[in-house]
Amino acid sequence: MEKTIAGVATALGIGAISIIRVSGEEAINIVNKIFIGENLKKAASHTIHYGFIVEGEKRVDEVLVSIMRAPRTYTKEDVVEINCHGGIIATNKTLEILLANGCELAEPGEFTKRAFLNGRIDLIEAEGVMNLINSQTELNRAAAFNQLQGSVSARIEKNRKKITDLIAHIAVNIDYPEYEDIEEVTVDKIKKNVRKIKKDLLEVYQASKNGKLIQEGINTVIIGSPNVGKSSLLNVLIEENKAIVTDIAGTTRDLVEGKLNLDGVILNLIDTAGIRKTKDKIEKIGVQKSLELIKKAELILLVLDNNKKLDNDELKIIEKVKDKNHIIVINKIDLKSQIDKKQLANANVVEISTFEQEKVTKLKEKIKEMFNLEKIQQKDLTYLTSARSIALLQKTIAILEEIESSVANNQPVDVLEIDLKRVWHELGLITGKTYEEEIIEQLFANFCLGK
Ligand SMILES: Nc1nc2c(ncn2[C@@H]2O[C@H](COP(=O)(O)OP(=O)(O)OP(=O)(O)O)[C@@H](O)[C@H]2O)c(=O)[nH]1
Ligand SMILES: [Mg+2]
Repeated sequence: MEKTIAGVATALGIGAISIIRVSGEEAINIVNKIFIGENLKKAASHTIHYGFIVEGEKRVDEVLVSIMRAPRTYTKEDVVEINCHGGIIATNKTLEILLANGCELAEPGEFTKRAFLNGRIDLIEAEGVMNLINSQTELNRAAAFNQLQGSVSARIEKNRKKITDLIAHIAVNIDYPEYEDIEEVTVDKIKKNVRKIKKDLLEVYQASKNGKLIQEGINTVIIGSPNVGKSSLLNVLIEENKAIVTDIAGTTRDLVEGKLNLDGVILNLIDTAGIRKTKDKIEKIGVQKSLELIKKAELILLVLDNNKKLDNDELKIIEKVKDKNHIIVINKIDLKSQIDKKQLANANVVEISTFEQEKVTKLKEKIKEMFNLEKIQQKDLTYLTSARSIALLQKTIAILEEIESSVANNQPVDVLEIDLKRVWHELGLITGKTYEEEIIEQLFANFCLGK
């Protein structure tokens, strides 16, 4: 028998009431033992009862108790919720009495974990619960609620069902070749299905990536040689004189951060020390930091000086950012052009002067275009929000691509079947239809107590 758990579901602190949640087979019996009022064992499901919590003979709190009998409850087990007085001491008193009478203290997320293990919600919905609680903007909240309502799960499950059908059909074809009325799964049929499934999952993947941007913003780093106008660019973008600007090369040594709201999506900007070889100990550390940030950034703004020829250091940086999301910003176009643009062939280039706001607007437009920010605003909220599920989805799409190339290489159905099973498995991991104990433990441990 699963132990009966108890936990405080409301935030601990001063408040009018606190809710203590109890779940498990013994929930009603245990609460009944410490309750003066009517006999809760006889209470109908989904009813509320007035009375007192007692410790031995002594009344300790005046409460309302909700009785919810399995299976129509949050955990699918018997659940009792005690509305007691708020405040840490008062709430903990009732919790202690419950623990002394046979309840065990719930771990963080254990109620939701039970809801998952008992099949009431899947993993995506469980993550939706956590996201809803943690949401910081209206857009976050709406997406999390959507997730909680199962619309994302339904979309993943629909595709998993298609794969299940294909695999089942192939199995019947192989095991019972004599059943002629069952349609044979041909390579062509697999190809068509795989294409459709991949298209649908790619849409979810793209929306999920956008969703991550909405939640976390775009980590953007401004890099370049000394004195090209990096700090000036940060200041003009955030419309604040945050970073020191001088005509002395090597002005910025430490990282300077700022935020820019681009139509509801935040750019987390970092201005860095100009990259050059230097003997100065402090500047050297700054340059090292700049180089490390290139690796982590989601967007790199590489600033060049229009008034100077490209030097070797700059050519090296251009090479470094080539395969990353980047924009080459040629600054100081108010000055005579010395830069050889042929050396920047095919690069993503925007010409600006930090002295002219209107030119800087062009850069903002370019960023919006690059991240499709306009599209994000259309609020397609059917997306996955956890790094766990997005990584699994990416892996699934890669396997579908493998199947497509196997088809192109004329591989037979039984070879394709192996990869179809992998797709099925990965999609199952996303929703939690198939799962590993350890991952489940870790996931729910991130929840709050009492949820
Ligand atoms: N003519 C012109 N000068 C500019 C422009 N933008 C910045 N500057 C000047 O260039 C000089 C260097 O600017 P900063 O913003 O400090 O350059 P930086 O890249 O941050 O330099 P470090 O921090 O030393 O790496 C300053 O004198 C700025 O006024 C521009 O668009 N046109
Ligand atoms: Mg600077």
